[in-house]
Amino acid sequence: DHIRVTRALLSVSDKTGLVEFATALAGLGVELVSTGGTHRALSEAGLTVTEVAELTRFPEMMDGRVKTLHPAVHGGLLAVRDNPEHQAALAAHGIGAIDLLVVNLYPFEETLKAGRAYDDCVENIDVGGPAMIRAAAKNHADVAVVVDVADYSALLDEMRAGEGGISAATRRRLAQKAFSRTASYDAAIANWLAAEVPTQEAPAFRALGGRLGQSLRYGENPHQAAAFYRLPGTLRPGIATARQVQGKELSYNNLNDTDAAYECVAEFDPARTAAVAIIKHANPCGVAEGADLLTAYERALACDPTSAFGGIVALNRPLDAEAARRIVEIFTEVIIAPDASDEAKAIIGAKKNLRLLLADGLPDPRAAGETVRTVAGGFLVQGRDASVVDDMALKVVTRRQPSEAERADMIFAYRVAKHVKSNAIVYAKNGATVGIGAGQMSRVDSSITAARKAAEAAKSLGLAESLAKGSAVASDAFFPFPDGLLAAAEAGATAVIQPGGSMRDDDVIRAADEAGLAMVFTGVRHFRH
Ligand code: 93A
Repeated sequence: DHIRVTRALLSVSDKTGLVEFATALAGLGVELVSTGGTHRALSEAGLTVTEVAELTRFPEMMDGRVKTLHPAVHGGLLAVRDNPEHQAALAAHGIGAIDLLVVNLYPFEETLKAGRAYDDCVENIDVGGPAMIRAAAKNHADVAVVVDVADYSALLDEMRAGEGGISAATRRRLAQKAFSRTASYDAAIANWLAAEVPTQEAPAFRALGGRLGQSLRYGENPHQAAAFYRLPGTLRPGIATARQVQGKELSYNNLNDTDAAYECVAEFDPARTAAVAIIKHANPCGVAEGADLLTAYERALACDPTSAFGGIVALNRPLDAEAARRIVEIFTEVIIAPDASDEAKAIIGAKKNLRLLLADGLPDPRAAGETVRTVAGGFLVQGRDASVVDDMALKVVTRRQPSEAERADMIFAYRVAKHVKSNAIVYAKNGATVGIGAGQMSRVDSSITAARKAAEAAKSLGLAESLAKGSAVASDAFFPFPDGLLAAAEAGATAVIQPGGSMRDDDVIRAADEAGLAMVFTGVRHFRH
């Protein structure tokens, strides 16, 4: 199974060990062919070498971009030796077979590493070299291909031992190495371009070693280019691990909102309760617990049915048919759940555009990790907010102790407030949000918005009293003045949960006592910007 090498083509950028290797080949009676620079190096060393231009009867042209891209070269590399037609073609066109190819590529990686200019990097993308390497490697039944200077001496040893022959095992091993080299070479080029292409200019993710998961049609707006990167390695279940079972292509906003929705609903232990979060513009517009998903969904929806239109629905348990049937009644962009029953999938299947994502598990809200956001010319990295209200030392600061029901609602509201953009004010009753104020620059405005939402929700249900009556209210950071707290009391909240820590805590506590509220300090802030 040995092939005898009678003709070798050498074309190398890295000329280390070249002369010695070629001299030894010549000594074994091998005819040498080579490209311009390689030819010069070899003839200067006194070797007899044929120029590839002589084979192709074409001069090397366009700064060397076209030198070996020719049938005289590729025919010689690809012809199957025991195929009469191939042999006839060689003869008809005066092409000589090439038994050994020695190529190392334009130093693209080195050029990049040296920090050279864009055009320089482009010029160092080898085209002819990889083409020849792949041709020879494909035809390893008849041709040996060497892409690494480190392989010269072992190959010579083998050839000397076997009268110029190279075994099939060696040729196969060399072919494998050759394809692995062209693959890594192309990967280096692709990664470099990915970083250069404006749509993928995401320095933070590049720095973190993110892999391009998906190019997106556009970003937050149609004039913004965008892409989705995933971090390599084992990821916690979530948006990066979820598989899309059906529906339209996900957009940038879909991905961002779905992430917010799933992280929010993951705060609710599925072993304790079913829970649903409905998200719009990365903020919850309704979150609720329930005996089952259907109940939880109905209650989440009741918080703000207007905003829920076109929202993202996240569930903490596998989607069942009952919940699926109800969810498809209103326009929803995305559903995400740990899993779904076959019946639920069939129900969702009737809505072709509706995206269904299954994440194979819930993210652990306590898991460590980082969040990254870009700022002009850099990026900010922080540990994720892995604090969970169950672990906080809740301290009652008012004269009145909260009732059991109030305590449960305070905890529920604080759990949700973690996922509402600051300033966050969340009213909750019986394990469901009834009013959410998000993203206002003043805490009082968030309080007023949340209260108004609670009143509107009541009206849409035909109820006379605001849903905030008898609710617990959570604030993601301390009330700097009594005003926000008093706005909440006026709206009907009877219990307050907040981090505490304001210079005016005493004023705020006094106001709470005067209003007959029960108030708890968590000692942990949940800013989210
Ligand atoms: O510019 S190329 O992509 N076009 C070609 O046709 C070609 N043939 C060989 N680069 C080409 N090569 C590369 O030239 C080889 O891969 C090798 O790296 C280099 C050797 O050139 P020289 O012998 O002129 O130093």
